[in-house]
Amino acid sequence: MSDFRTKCLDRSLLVGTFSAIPHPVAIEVMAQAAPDFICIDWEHAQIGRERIEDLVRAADVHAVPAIVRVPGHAPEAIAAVLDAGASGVLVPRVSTAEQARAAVSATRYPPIGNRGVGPGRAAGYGYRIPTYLAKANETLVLAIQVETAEGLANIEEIVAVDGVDLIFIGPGDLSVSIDALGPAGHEKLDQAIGAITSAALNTGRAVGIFRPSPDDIGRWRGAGISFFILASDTMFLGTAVSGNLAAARKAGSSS
Ligand code: 3PY
Ligand code: MG
Repeated sequence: MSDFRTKCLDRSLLVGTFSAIPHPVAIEVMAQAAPDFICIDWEHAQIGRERIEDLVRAADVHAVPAIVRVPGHAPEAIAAVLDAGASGVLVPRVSTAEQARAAVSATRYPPIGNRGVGPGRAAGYGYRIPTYLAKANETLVLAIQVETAEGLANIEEIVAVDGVDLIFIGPGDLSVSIDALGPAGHEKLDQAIGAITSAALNTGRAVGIFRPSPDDIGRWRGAGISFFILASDTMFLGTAVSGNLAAARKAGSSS
């Protein structure tokens, strides 16, 4: 099993970030800050399929595991990112056990799943297919997102699906879907997050969540969540630029 998957399954604290800037330089800059992993966001960033492999390669240079959030449930997209050498996949908007089983099938080779064999980068461009096949099912992380009212209603069946490593909560989509947007919906959203977390932990799955800032990571860690995607490269860039501009203006106007 890969070190990364072992840590996921052991529920070690893992803090990574989304990568939305479609350039290897951005990945290298982020990787040098030593996150536990990077999640390339193919769902919500404007990243073309042929760019994914370069982004994964850039993370590999710094020995930072790169997973990819695929745009949807298509097995072709899951195969493409795993063939490119990603350490795992994050499948968004999984709302039924059937969708969870389809994600397992697309991620795992037979006999567990139905992933196709190909001569991609992950398999040494065809020169290491047997070696890759022997370890892929053991080393690749499959995380699925529960972030809809339907997913919340079906949570017990979803977490029972064998082959899923981690249930990842998307609070943004979940808050919209269950009508818990904004401060007025905080309690309802927290309850939903709590229900997903307990169901997942009770069946031995690890749990992850997106957080825009580190402020409440301790609280969610206390609830049993171990895998955090903290903000994104674009969010960090914006925060750093605005903070530094404000600091420079303050320093300049007080002299
Ligand atoms: C959400 O909040 O909906 C997410 O998908 C976060 O990654
Ligand atoms: Mg989402």
